[in-house]
Amino acid sequence: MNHKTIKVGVIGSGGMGSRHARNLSLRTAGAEVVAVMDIDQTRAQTIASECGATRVYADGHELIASAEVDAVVIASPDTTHAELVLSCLAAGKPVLCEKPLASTPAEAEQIMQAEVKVGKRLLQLGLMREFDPVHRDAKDALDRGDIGQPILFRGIHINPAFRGVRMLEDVIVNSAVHDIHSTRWIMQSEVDCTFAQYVVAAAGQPESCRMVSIQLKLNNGTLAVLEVNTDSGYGYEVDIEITGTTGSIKTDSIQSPIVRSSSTRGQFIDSDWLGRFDTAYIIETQAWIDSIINDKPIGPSVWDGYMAQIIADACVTSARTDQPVNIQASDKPSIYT
Ligand code: ISE
Repeated sequence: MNHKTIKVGVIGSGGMGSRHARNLSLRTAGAEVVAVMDIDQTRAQTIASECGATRVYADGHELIASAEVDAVVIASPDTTHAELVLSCLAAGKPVLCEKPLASTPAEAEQIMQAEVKVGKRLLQLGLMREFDPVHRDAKDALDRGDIGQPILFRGIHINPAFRGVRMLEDVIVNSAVHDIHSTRWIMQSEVDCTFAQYVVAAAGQPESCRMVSIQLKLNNGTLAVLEVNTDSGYGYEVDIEITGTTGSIKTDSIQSPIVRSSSTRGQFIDSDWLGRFDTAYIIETQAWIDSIINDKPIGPSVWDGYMAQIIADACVTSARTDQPVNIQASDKPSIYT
């Protein structure tokens, strides 16, 4: 692409969409937000005005088709991702799509086939932990060999109760999908098998999920243990631990100062991911825009989204049946190697 400035259309102007739109217009070099789409036209207009975008759409496909839009951010509800991504691929437009890639493994596979047909990567998936300095530092230490060979990955993902009682499938596909991706990305291995168990959130609702615990066996012989808490009662935290053959790595993402006051010693804890991953989102959009300008795709790919979806699906089955489930995936297409 020859543009010095990438003209971006943002689909969805809720929490993530508005965050990306603001980051792109205020904190990202080489980007301009030119269009915003939302079913809620007032909300879309508010974000468009804030970002200097002149076009507001009520239909995502129309935004994608607009000649004024070079690249697209998809931050609409999860169930709309697949059809909008397919529309971007058909239009040959680069896209930053929030996770999950799709709602089912079949949809994710359809997207993968469509991108393979294009012949090059057009999609970066919004698994933003790859751009989080805390995760990157931990991965750098592992990659340098500081702890020898990794043996075990542990993911701790603590959410406040932001949507009331959540269902098992939602917790795994919408939340644990991050931890599944972190495992594959940091341990540099695919996953062979999963065993997931959960604690029910509400009496009489067997599919409600308060806490899920996921064990993964990786095909390099290592293990992962992931826990997702859906109602911490105090705030939001994401940290990881890696045990290696000669040491271990443990992140402590709470960077706020320790305050001593009124006979207490305390630290501020973020209340959601927008605070915890504030920096990661900025780095993520800058990396995306740079990758379009340089024509060098980076970050989580459709393959990563497809694998995360397949593993998440197997976790749901495992949790429902209380049995381990093997992961069965298609071969990795060469555009992802
Ligand atoms: C949310 O959609 C996100 O993507 C957050 O990063 C994650 O921590 C949260 O659990 C999800 O619901």
